[in-house]
Amino acid sequence: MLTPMNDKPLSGKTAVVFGVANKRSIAWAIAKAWSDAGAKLIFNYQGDRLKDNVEQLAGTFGDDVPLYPCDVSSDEQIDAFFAKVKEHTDTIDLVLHSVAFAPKEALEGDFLSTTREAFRVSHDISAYSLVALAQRAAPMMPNGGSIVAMSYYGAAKVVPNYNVMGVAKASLEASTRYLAYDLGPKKIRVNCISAGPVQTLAARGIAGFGTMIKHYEEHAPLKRSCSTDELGATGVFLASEGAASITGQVLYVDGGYQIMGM
Ligand code: IMJ
Repeated sequence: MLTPMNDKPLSGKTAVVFGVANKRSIAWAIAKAWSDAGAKLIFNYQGDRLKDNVEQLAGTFGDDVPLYPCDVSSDEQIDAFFAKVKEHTDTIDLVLHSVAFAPKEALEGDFLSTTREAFRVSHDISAYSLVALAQRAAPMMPNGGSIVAMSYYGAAKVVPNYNVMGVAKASLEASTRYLAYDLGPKKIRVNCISAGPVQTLAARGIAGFGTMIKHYEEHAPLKRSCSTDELGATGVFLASEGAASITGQVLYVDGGYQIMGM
């Protein structure tokens, strides 16, 4: 029988959270929701620039929440990060991947102009990193677990200016399916949340972002995009027993926008 509703569905679980930059980060919303649901968290931070931010946010859960540096473009840093995680715990249950990067020039103008280097960097940081994290996390998940990655509709359809990030997110979503196949026998599930546009650091300075939010308010069935709290709640669902038979999926949390043809 399914486990009945539980106000702490993730109690006893340990989660590794990649991608908090500041309080507006989707990673932070999901981390908060996982913590509220009873999970213990371990954070990465990307470079000294973001350490203070993540330290302050993690500190709201108590003084002893671990955080370690990890730039996901470096296998050495990922190995060092998981070595630190092993000093805290032998087993983990949950991983959040909320990391993406493309050079700013690649996110304006046409896709045709994408350089080899912009293509390489965006795929390395935004897609391959999920594989790299799963390689280290899976051996620490003897009881099974849930890996959640963030995606966006630009993976499936053309969104002007999203360009090479759309191609990288398509790779992330396909990687999610292949990882789900490889890790399914170990009861490790791998899914993507495809979020509607939300005002985060990753969206700041993107030309026409306000117009995009307005477009969702006019065209999405629910007449809006999504809130970060709602992304947190979906993160809890995918991490919980309620999603025990869901793997390899892309779950749209976008006010229903994705179903529209016009
Ligand atoms: C980003 C660019 C263009 C259009 C966009 C976005 N739309 C949305 C985003 C329509 C919703 C935000 N998004 C979903 C992303 O995945 C953003 C990734 C990103 C953002 C930046 C900005 C700063 C930079 N590099 C980046 N790399 C990836 O230098």
